[in-house]
Amino acid sequence: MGLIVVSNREPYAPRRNEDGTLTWVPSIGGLTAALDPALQQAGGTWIAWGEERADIRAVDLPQEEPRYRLERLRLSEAEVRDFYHGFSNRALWPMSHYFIERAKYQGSGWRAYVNVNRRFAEAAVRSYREGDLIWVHDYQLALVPRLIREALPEARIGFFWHIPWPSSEVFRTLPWDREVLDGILGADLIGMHTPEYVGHFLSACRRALNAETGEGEVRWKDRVSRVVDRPIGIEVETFEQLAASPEVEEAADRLRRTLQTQILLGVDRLDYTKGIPERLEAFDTFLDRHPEARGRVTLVQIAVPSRERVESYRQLRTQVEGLVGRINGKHTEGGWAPIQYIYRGVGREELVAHYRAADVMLVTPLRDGLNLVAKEFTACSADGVLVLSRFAGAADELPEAVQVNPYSPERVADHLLGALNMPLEEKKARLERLRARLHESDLHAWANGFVRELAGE
Ligand code: ADQ
Repeated sequence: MGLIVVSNREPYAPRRNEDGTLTWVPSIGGLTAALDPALQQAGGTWIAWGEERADIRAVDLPQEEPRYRLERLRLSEAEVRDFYHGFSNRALWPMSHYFIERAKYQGSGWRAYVNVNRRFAEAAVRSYREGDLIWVHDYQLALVPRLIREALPEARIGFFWHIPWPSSEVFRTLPWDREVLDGILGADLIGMHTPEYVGHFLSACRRALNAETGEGEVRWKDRVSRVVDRPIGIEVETFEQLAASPEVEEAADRLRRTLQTQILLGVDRLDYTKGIPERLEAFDTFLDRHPEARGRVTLVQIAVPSRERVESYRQLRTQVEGLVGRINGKHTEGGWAPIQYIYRGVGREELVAHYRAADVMLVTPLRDGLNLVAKEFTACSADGVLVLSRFAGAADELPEAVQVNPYSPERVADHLLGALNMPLEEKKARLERLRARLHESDLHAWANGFVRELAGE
């Protein structure tokens, strides 16, 4: 029995070496870390969009000791525009995060979405051997389970939705709400991060499809799909070990020595769902209210460039840069600037050194499916405080974090003061309890557990 994984992003990307040969390097992100080991173990196929070097249609991975095959779909310029930047990132993404005023529901995007989903499904069907398990990922590919089901009525198909599932009142703004639900319900097992998302999904099935639902299940087209909350984990031990390594300790010390202040940290893709402008406003409010903190605390905000072809992301970048400039202009004094803004992805070691050096980690999305940064910080920190938005899916699992409402800069500013002044013992006690939870279900347990459930074990 093999495993077929279907996702938009590929697990490894080609890099050209100086001598002209190619090296396949693992992509950053939870999905590769979770599913690459599972696929290496089970053997099988990963189907994904071959973004770079689309002429290479398939490759056996990992390069040194191949265990599975990566099938790479070539998307045309128009497909990338309409399927990916269009329907996925301008319609489903904002709608699912409750930003309906940003959602653009265009027929051209929808048609491209249907076509590209069909191509992913056809590739999965071609790779399928009897007994294989198929696991489809995320909002870009919601129609794939149904399209596979039509060709392979007996296949075991799983689906994981990595972003929030919004209230059915919001979901029903989507003109293709029935089609998306029907697409997902082609799967036997449907996973989401929280019980709330599962509840919203079931309610959407009842309202839009008039489907019969029970506790964690939907009956539709003579089949029953199970819908479960299975929040994704991180590689806890890998992060813990890296955080304790001498290189990271040294890098963290360097950071502390350079800044010479307490450190607040933000690490996000530059996305409007992550609440970065609101966080900056909160810090501004904090400095206004507590002038004595000037020169004593620095906010380091690391933002990874993201979806720069979408207009609203370019606007966000301008907005954030403007705010950083305004706040720094207002409060800078005597060689100290309140905000250090880093606009790029950083390597894992540097990232962990930042987690390690931070006194307070600010994870304040306006809405987030789960948020891995919150978990990564928890695994790495020795005595820091996690400030976490109540609108991140991870808030359910991390009750000992200082939970905040990111829509209120004033409240966040109050909590910031509390976090900065929290006694050491309390900080350690909270971290210890949080970390124990991380160990209960790490990334590998998440992936293996889902695959086992799908197999009916
Ligand atoms: P994302 O929206 O990408 O994921 P998140 O869960 O925070 O959000 O994962 C981001 C990853 O990128 C983390 O592993 C983080 O370490 C890394 N990263 C972020 N900024 C970085 C930087 N500047 N440099 C280097 N690395 C950086 C989507 C959903 C989430 C859900 C995940 C997994 O939106 O809600 O948690 O999928 O299901």
